Amino acid sequence: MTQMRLERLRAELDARELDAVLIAKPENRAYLSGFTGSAGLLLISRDRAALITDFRYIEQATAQAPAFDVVKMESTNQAALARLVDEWGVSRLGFEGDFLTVDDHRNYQQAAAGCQWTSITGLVEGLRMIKDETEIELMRKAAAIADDAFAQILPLIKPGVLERDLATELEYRMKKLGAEGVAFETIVASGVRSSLPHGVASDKPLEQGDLVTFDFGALYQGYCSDMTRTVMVGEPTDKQREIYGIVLEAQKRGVAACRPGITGKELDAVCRSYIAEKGYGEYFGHGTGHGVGRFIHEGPRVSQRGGDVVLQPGMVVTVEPGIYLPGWGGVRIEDMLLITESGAESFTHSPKELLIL
Ligand SMILES: [Mn+2]
Repeated sequence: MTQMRLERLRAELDARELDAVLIAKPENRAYLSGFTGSAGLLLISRDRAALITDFRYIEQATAQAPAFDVVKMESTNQAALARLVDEWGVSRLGFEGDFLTVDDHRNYQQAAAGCQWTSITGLVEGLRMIKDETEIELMRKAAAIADDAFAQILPLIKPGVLERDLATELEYRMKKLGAEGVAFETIVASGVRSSLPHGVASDKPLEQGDLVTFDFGALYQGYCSDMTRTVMVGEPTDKQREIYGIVLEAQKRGVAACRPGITGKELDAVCRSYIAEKGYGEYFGHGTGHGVGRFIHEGPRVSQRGGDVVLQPGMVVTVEPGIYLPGWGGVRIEDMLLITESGAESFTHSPKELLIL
């Protein structure tokens, strides 16, 4: 599994004329090595791969990262790095410029003073945008856990129940279904609070006539899922039906447009133009979606801002348009989809027609 990832990284070393890269960011470290401990550095050259870590993690690292030589930290990480750089004859070294602190960078540079240090910000993140089979399987499972947990809490959605209690139930059930945790803080926003796109669950009780937005995800073996559903407590008004219908149609159009070759910006425009056409453009104030993986928000962006990446098979993105009317409420519907050779496969399977509870 990690061999393929290392091969893709090594092709980038050639392209950038680097002898090796130093990887310190935890998610990049786990992606490239398999090692999930909280401390460690990877040094990867064309033909060598080392994982420097401390006493606590030697055994775990050896088991989780078979493609790496596990090197015990000496007096400091810098000393171990300096020795390897010297042994391997590294003269051009890439590092994560968006992650190392100024102090780390200075200390490492002093320890390996003979190297030319070059930032590789975004390099591993670029590789991570295309998920491999192992990752796809984990994300499919993470999404299935969220779907199942949501189905389990539907009977609990009724007037008088607190948003916070529903969030707790969702999280508990996701864990019972195998999640190691949540992908992000669970959003349950009811009634007027549903106009808050990121309304974290509060002590507000659900009331008859509330739209209730649930936005949540499971973390499963290091991978996130992300889904949003909005349901009705009691009979909807005409206006609630109208807004729900517009968001649902926009979301379905977005899902239908997911395919290789479209940019994130173009995909965003599919949802945005429909909502604008219906007169609610100014109430859809966020991007249509984002990539998902080890992080809940990662590349590619599905947005007017920065959505220049062309979608390719193996990318996993969300499609989550919404309409938010201040003082009234809001609706958002979100699926997480894998871009395939011919279109897209939704990982989210919970029904999207308006649920009246
Ligand atoms: Mn999302």
